[in-house]
Amino acid sequence: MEARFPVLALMLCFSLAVGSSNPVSLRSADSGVSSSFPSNFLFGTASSSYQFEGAYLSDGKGLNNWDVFTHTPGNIADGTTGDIAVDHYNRYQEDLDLMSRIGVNSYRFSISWSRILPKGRFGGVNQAGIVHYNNLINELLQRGIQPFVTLTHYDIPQELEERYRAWLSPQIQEDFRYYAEVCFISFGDRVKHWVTFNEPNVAAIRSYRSGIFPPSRCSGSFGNCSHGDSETEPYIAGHNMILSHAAAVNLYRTKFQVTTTHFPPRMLGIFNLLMKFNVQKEQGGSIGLVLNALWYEPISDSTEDQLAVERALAFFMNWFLDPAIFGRYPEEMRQVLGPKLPEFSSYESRLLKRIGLDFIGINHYTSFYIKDCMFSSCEQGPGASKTEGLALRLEQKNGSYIGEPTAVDWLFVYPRGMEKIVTYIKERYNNVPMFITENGFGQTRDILNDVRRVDYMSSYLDALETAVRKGADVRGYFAWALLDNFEWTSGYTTRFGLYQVDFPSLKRIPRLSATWYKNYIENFIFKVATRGASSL
Ligand code: GBH
Repeated sequence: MEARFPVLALMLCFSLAVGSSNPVSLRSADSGVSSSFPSNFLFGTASSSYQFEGAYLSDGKGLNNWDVFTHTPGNIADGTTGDIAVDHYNRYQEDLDLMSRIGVNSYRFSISWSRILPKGRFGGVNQAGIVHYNNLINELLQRGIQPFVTLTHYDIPQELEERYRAWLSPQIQEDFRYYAEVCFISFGDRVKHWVTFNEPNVAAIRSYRSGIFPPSRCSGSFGNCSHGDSETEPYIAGHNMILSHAAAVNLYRTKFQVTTTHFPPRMLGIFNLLMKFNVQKEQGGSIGLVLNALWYEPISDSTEDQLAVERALAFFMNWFLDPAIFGRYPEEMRQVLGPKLPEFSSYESRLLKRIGLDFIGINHYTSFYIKDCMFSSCEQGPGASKTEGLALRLEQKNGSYIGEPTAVDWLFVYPRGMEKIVTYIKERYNNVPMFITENGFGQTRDILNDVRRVDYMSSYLDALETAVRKGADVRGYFAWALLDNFEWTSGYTTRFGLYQVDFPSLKRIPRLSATWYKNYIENFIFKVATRGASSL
């Protein structure tokens, strides 16, 4: 399947070249500035299964950890659940129409693990689940929209929790590998971008340090839980996530992605034949990992605060990216955590390094100041403890916020953070291809004339373009989100949609940002087309 921008761009190019439209008048409709993004750049919107689908007991889906968690009183701000969410499971056709209207060429969504494997590997494959995602993928491709698919976005079959405590047990690696295999076999002929995990950093922290996500585990002053150990469990869970990721990537590389002849044909001919036999089908896609990425500015110019910024990055993001690319944890983490940080065997380490990542997915929304707590003492707060890297996260410096505050308590508008985080990742990881897999703006009121969201997106996209102009290999941008949806512990009180969802009628109503994004993409296509035309 082909991306639709190159096709459209070619059509536009053609019409300009043959003079069927007036290039001058066309150009005047545009700012006249060219775009730094490559012509095959993906523009899309993002979603996740639990936040969008609803249909929580339909067609054989098994219970997942979020079903159980939201049904326990007291966990969600407004007492709601994702039982219905925005009913995307049933209304996906209508939602794809909205995407077509905006003109995106990609859609990032996640598969509900318990819809495919209601009991993990301890039960059968739910065919109705396979049928659902097949329909979704086929409908997307018919519209010229590429599927960009995440295997797990926080939701896992409850069965795994009950059998062996999910991410706390190495057994989950086998379950994740098996689930990935079912997905590659079923959808890999058409899905060319795979993500193993959405934000394993946030999942590990919120499930096992602060305990605000299922299975609600934490200890001491980190939260209010009846079980858990905030100082060790996030790292055990994270370790099993990394090794699960590795199992899926290794499987994809060896059995699905591509058939490479590993040995000259005359030598070891039988071996090659066996390798070929083992390969399901050459799918030729790519596979990566998505992290939540915060940018940090030091609270002062001191060396101590600058080192603290490095630690904050290590403890939040490089915690996963370093193992996935270099096969080891960041030095800063090993120094501070000592034996509390699990270790990779030399086999695991070599495997991780060898398989690597085809791309890094970056969910970037906001930035914070960082104050050192290693050489000076800090009040308690996020990041201040040893287990979080002794780097206190602050919103303000000398009484002013790092960026304009918003209705979402953790979200400050600091577009330079986008340029800086992308540049940092580019430099640390040798410019491996990147996608902005999420970026967006939350509100707590029903505002259709969402000028602040438009300002936010346009300034963050500008900052992203600056990073690309300076050489960052960024290949796509996904707005979070097409629709208002279930915002985890905030329930439906926080709204990130380009379309407002009217509850309970579930009617989708376009906000100003939907129209703005549509125009932005149209302008981009125009710029790409004229870029081509001027070289004719
Ligand atoms: C993403 O999470 C999720 O992928 C998506 O499902 C969600 O709907 C979207 O963003 C909007 O929230 O943790 O308070 O110390 C991002 C959630 C919130 C995680 C801010 C990192 C950093 C500050 N992020 N958080 S805090």
